[in-house]
Amino acid sequence: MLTKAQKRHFVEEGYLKIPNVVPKLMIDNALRAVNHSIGFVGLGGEDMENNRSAFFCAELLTAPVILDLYHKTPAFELAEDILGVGNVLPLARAKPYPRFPDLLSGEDVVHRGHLDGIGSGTNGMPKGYYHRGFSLFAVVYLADLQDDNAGNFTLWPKSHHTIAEHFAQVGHEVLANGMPKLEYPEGPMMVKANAGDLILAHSMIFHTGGVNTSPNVRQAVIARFKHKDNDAIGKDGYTDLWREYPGVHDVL
Ligand SMILES: O=C(O)CCC(=O)C(=O)O
Ligand SMILES: [Fe+2]
Repeated sequence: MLTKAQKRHFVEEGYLKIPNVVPKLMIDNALRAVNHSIGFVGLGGEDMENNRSAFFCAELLTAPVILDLYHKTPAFELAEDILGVGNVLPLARAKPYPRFPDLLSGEDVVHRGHLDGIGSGTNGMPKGYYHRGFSLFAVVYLADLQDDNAGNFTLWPKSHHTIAEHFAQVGHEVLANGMPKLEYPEGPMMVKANAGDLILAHSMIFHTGGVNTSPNVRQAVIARFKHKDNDAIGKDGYTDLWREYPGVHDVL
């Protein structure tokens, strides 16, 4: 169970890290499957028609060894703590997302964030299209990640407030032109966590996959929990920041 202080952190900052949610044995099984896939299966999942390029671990998106990280650990109940008991749809997929080292030097590092579900024409979604298709990021690292610029899941704390307020003023329809450039209360934060920790984040948080100038592959799985009413609430969720999150209503 999340404490009130944890819920308050989620509301104010837009994310929450919960230590030791996934046992070591399950982490190791998932990492073994991921490394096996990189070594013996290779790139897949290419979708020429929708301009989506190939990626690693495509065949693991629905594998039990990956989905169990969320369904057979306290991760699911922690999501219910925020979205409400009985409101969280089982995951249809979760994405193992290895990020390989870039050969950049430190000063070249610039973080460019985004919201998910905004079409660019080259990301599998057409230009002008935008869709709010989930409620909660759930990131699990499969290897300890305690450095900066190591491919960290990277987010702009408190940006969910700024974004919702902006859409309330100008209308979410501006997203048809792409993500507007906004000033956020804080700069990007590269999330540091250990293997087995769970990072939950609001779907309206400005975020990116960080640059990796470390010697190591960033090993993470990224899932997106969806409230059962997400489709019905639809684009209202761009301005109604807490409708899908009854678990935190007592700390708003
Ligand atoms: O790889 C990451 O850490 C984040 C990638 C991302 O933006 C996403 O999965 O939505
Ligand atoms: Fe994203």
